[in-house]
Amino acid sequence: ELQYPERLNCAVAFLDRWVDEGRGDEPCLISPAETLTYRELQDRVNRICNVLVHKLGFVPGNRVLLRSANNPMMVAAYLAVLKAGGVVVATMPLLRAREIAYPLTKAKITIALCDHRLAEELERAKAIAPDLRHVVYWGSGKPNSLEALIAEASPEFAAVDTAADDVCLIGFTSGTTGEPKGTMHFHRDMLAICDAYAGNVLRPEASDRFIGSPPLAFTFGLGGIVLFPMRVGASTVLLEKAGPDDLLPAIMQYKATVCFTAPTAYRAMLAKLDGYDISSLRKCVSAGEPLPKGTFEAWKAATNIKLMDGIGATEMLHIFIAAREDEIRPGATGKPVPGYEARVVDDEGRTLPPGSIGRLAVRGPTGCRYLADERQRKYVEDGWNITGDTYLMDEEGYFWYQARSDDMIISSGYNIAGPEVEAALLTHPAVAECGVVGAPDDERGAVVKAYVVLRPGHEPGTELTKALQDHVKAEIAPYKYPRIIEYADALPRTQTGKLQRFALRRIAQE
Ligand code: 3SK
Repeated sequence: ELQYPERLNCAVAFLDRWVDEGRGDEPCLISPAETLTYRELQDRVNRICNVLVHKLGFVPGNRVLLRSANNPMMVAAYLAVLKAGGVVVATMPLLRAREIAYPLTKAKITIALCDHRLAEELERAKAIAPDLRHVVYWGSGKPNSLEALIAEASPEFAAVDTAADDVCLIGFTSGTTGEPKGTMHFHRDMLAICDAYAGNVLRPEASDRFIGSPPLAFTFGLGGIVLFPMRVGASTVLLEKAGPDDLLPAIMQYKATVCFTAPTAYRAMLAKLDGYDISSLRKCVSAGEPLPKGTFEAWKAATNIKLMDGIGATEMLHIFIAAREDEIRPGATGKPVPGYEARVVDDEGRTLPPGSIGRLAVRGPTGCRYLADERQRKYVEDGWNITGDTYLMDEEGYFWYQARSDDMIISSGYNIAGPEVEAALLTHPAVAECGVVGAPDDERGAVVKAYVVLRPGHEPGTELTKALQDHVKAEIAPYKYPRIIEYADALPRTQTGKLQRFALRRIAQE
């Protein structure tokens, strides 16, 4: 069991500790614009703490909105709010005013620190969220910019003496199934994800250099790109733009060793590997959406690295089912991360025997507490978080993803998992991306419908449709083949890169 002192400020464990232990001159944050050592980062964090307290009327417990792409100032602002005893609320950079106003109002936020390039939507949000009193922008070059305030502030600041179970982060879910839910996390949770998942499964070292694409507002990115490296005193590369065309050259340039991104990005990188030396990589984590076996195999063949699949949730802060490289079963997500328990349950919450398909329930040190939300009663029972995912646990305790609970297609009485059909389609050389949902059908109730984005050089048509259908029939049980295939230029995705099957389902209903 993970044990932490009763009084704990996680910023000390991630940052001050390394300076105190004589490692302050080692690189911490690397970006195309600047590199900060642990000591330089500490200096900036302390100054921001002083700006918060002395210029913005901040007191411990205040919630502070942070808005930025992944860059060193964003990390410094994040750590400063934690160190000053505040609560971070970070929103995805691309959100619009109305979407920003929701967490502002729900979390009663009074202060915001924001990259000036994202000012427009925040100013519009401010007009509809009157609690927000102080907004400071960085990067504007103006006399009232965060940099100007930092320059005048003291570099000395003693971390606020927070309790281990003081809330320090409210992560908002992406809201694919209703209004976003604010999930509250404690100082000790920030360490627990590092010690449970990273310590037991990923096992990084101080010499590692992390890189990845998820925004820090998504806790997948926060853990993978900032907390895991800083927990072991490693360095991390922060990229404001981190599509495959940015990641590949950056991995090569900065000699990154650990990469965090989603399966879609690994597939896109596979198609563009030529000319890039990414041999510095030693560990690659895939999460955010299910990892098809074909992607695992293709990445292994190209790089000799086993993609480490994992499922996490904003509710649980980070990954709770995964496997170490030597325990990976391709196609399975893995086993509960030490410290977490998982089971497969029926609709009444009863545990199902191995081999059955049901809803995934998870319990562990980091979840799940919603901010003022009635849905707590619906989704959390006796500490068990009932996820929206359908899983099967085998006799050996490995968990096999089937679908999001609402991604199961019931066709002529067969249960067909949309993601399984997608994985089969993706092994066809013509398919770049696909999404599979149920379309209403008088005879069968629903039929399997695939939306397919083709790789360059392939043309849609009846011949290709037939070839794709035959391909699926040869890969998985033939009754699962997509009876309808529609070609598209792109698929709807969330800002975290997840396929929005609900949007496809809506189109398929029309
Ligand atoms: O699997 C996910 O979507 C996730 C969500 C939050 C944190 C980490 C992960 C992997």
